[in-house]
Amino acid sequence: MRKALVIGAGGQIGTELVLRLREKLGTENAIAADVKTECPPSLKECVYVQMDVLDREAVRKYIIDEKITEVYLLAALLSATAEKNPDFAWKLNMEGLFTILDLAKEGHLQKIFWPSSIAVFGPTTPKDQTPQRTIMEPSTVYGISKQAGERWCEYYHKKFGVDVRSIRYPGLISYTSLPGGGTTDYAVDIFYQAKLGNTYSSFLNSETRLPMMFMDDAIRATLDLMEAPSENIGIRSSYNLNGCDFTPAEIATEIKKHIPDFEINYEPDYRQDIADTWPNSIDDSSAREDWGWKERYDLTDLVKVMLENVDVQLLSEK
Ligand code: AKB
Repeated sequence: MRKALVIGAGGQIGTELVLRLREKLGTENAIAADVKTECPPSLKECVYVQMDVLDREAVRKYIIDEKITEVYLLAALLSATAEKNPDFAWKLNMEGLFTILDLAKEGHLQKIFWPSSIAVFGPTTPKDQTPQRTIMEPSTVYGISKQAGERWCEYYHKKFGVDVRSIRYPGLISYTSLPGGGTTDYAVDIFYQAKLGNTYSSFLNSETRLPMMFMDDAIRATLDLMEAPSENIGIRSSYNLNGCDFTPAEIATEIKKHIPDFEINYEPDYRQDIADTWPNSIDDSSAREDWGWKERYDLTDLVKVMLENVDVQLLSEK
């Protein structure tokens, strides 16, 4: 029997992942954990536990006592926040991973999902259709932590047989909860300002092309990867995954098709330097071959769904 624990459940991915796992496994077997004392409103129907991933003993005790079989370890600082707080970002992004990898090594967990990111790539990486295996010299704290994490995941798999699976997420676009601290967050923020009738001031310049994905695709990919037979998982570092790619100018043009008065201007800040080191687009043929990945949403689809569903009320909960 599967019993899943999502650590960092209050975040952008966690919120939707817990709800999907709950549908699959039942309420008692899809547990949401987050450092927040209060359960986030979107998870109020779920089993919720307050958990600090840096409290190794408490995490170990909970997982062993509750007989958790799989962990989705989502607690992390993203690229922009990590640059402002490098020591804490390194600590948070690495220590939790070791706690979970060690539990699996000791036989307490059957499977782990750990997210990596396009941030593992850097300024020397080929930018277009970035291959699965290529030059990886990340220049951000977040990217360095994700690259190191990937190496450790592969090591624990090879050395100790740990069944760890991972995706290099592109920028994720969703409407159920707000992203926080990422370089790709502009592509979510823009919808709220469009709905409010405001001009959007983009912190990336008009031509910055980045890989992106609608959250439904990302969640489906995560669940498919976790359910794929182990022998199909040829990559134990992390899989490249492509959804679509676009620039701030292109998403603004697409929004204008629905809201003709919408305006955007460009005021690049420190996040531009981060974005400049990341790929324009991703080659995800390994994910397609190994476990049948295929995206469903392109830019046109995701703009339509976002404009239909974005609720500006969420901004007041931030
Ligand atoms: C970020 O912008 O930091 C994240 C990511 C691409 O991993 N969305």
